[in-house]
Parts: sequence; structure tokens; C-alpha cells
Amino acid sequence: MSEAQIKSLEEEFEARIARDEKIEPKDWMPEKYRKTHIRQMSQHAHSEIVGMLPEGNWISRAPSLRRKVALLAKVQDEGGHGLYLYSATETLGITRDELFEQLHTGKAKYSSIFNYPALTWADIGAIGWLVDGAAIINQVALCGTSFGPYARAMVRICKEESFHQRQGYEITLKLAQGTPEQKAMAQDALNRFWWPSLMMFGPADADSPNTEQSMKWKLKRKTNDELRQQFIDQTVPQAELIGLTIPDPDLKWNEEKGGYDSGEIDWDEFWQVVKGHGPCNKERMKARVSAWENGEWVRDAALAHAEKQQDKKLNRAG
Ligand code: FAQ
Repeated sequence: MSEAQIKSLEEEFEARIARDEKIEPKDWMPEKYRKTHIRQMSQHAHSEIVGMLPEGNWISRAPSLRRKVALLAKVQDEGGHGLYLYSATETLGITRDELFEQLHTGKAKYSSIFNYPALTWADIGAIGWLVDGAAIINQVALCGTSFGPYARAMVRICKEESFHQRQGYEITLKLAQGTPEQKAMAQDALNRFWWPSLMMFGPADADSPNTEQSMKWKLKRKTNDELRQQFIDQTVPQAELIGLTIPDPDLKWNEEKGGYDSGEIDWDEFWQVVKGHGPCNKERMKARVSAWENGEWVRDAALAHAEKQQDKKLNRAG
């Protein structure tokens, strides 16, 4: 293709983005647009799958049958979101095996939040309330993203995430209204999960290398800091309503901006966790790699069965 042809395709592509048209897998797109979508969408998929681990650990220890059923359904939903997002990413011309390889070799990231442990039952409340709460704020914005399969996946996923957020908030509410020990457990979970939840939105805008281009391509519809502010403004009144305290002494309502001012995030901690040195990075990766290796015979059997069925079909047709 000549340079002039590429330039004209690029101009048409930018015009489509400006008109808020969805870009579909078979449409022409700049190579960088394709690559950055593979990066973000696959990391999002990996987060859903790795995100099953901290909560999955509590299914057998949920305090009642009702809590067990709800948690089981939630963790299954997260697995479904991961598979849905892997399929959407595959439409950009990368295979699932390649995506897993990137995760298992540490080339692809997943959300920092899942490298923190779920130590008590109250943490399951905090994860639903805060982690799914943060995920929804990010994903509602992504429903308007420019790549069609990603935008459609987000619409469906957001519906399920809002159930997750409510079940987490309800667990926390019940503990906050319980005995002094239960309330202390809920407060302790909030203390440990508050700052890592704020980190889920990524580095501050000034330190985010991908935001500018992703905003131009309408991959991102809001910046990291805008979404983080939205999360703080939404969550502080929820904590107050159930008598819990946000662990930030600098948190203060700012009438002029119509939002809260808050303390500084520990960015050293954030980057340490992103670079593989968080409390559970090694444990999470070990669990994923061993699930992959132990599942090899299942994948081989499924493939052999599919081939056998295909042969039978061909024999019948012949
Ligand atoms: N953790 O330039 P930016 C869920 C990386 S929800 C780890 O700002 P970008 C549901 C970033 O990848 C959680 N790494 O990057 C659930 C980049 O590195 P790279 C998942 C992070 O992409 C709930 C570098 O830092 N949600 O799983 C993090 O423009 C409960 C520079 O950053 C999504 O993935 C981080 N927190 O913005 C499941 C949402 N932040 O790739 C189970 C979709 C940044 O260049 C239980 N993703 N990095 O090597 C996004 O919206 C964006 O990718 C951001 C980051 C906002 C996460």
C-alpha cells in the first residue's frame, strides 16, 4: 500500500472516531490502535481471571449457605467476564494461547488490586463494595469506548458488576451493624482496601503514558484521575451511611469543586505491586500457571472430542 493510501485510510479512520462510530474487527485500523487495544483488553481479561483467586479462597468458608451461593455466583461471573474479554481480544488477531503466554511470563499485567490478600470475611465485603465499585466506574465509561466488541462486552459486564457491588456493600453493612468485633473487622477491611482500590485507576494523569493517545482514540472516555475522583465522591457517603471511616485524614469536602480533596496515594507502593513485588504477586502467578498446566489434559481431551465429532460429520456427509 502506498503512503498516500495509508494516509487516506488514517484520515477516514480519525473521521469515524470523531463521528463516534464503532470500529469493528474487520475494519481498517492503525496498527497502534490494534496493539493498544490488545494490551488494555487482555490486561482487563487477565484481571478478571486472577481476580477470582482472592474471593475463590473464601467460598468454602462463607458464613452461611446464602453467602456461599452469592459468592460462588459472583466468582463464576468474573470467570465469564474474563472469557468474554478474551474472545473480544481475539477478534484483533491474537490467539488465546499467546494471551496466556503473556500473562504467565509476566509480559502482560493484571490489576494491582488482586495482589493483596483477602484475610477475613470482611475483606469479601470490601472487595465487592470497593473493588467492584471501582471496576464499575471504570467500566461504565468504557461502555462508550470506540472498539465495538469491547464496548458491547462492557454493557453486559456492568450489569453483573452492579450485583457484585451490592452484595459486597450488604456484607459490609451487616458487619457494621453487628457486634463491636464485627464492626471492627469491617473497618479493618476498609482500612486495608481503600488505598489499593484508589490505585486501581492507574497512575496520576501526569504520569500515565497511555492516557493521551487512548483519550484521542476514545478507548478511554475519562482519565485515570477523573474516574478516581468519581469513585471517591461516590464511596465516601456510602461509608458514612454505615458508620465506617475512610482511612484518609486529609479527606475533606471541597465546596468549590463539588468533590472531595484527598490525601496523596503511595505511588511507590503502587509501582512495587505493578512490578511484581506486592504481597501476593508470586502466589497469584503460581496459581494461574499451575491451573494452566494441570488443565492441559482437559484442553487436549476437548480438542480430540471436537475432532472426532467433526470426522463423524464429514463421514456422514460423504
Ligand atoms: N494495576 O498509562 P497508564 C476487575 C499499568 S476490574 C496494574 O495509565 P492505561 C473486576 C498500565 O497497564 C480491574 N497495572 O495505562 C473484578 C500501564 O502499563 P503497560 C481491571 C496498572 O492502560 C472485580 C502502566 O501502568 N479493570 O477485574 C494499573 O492507559 C472483583 C501505565 O498506566 C481494567 O483493566 C493497575 N491498577 O490505564 C474482578 C479496566 N494501572 O500496559 C474480580 C480497563 C495502570 O503500558 C473481582 N483498563 N497500570 O505495560 C483500564 O481502564 C486501563 O488499562 C487502566 C490503566 C485505567 C487500568
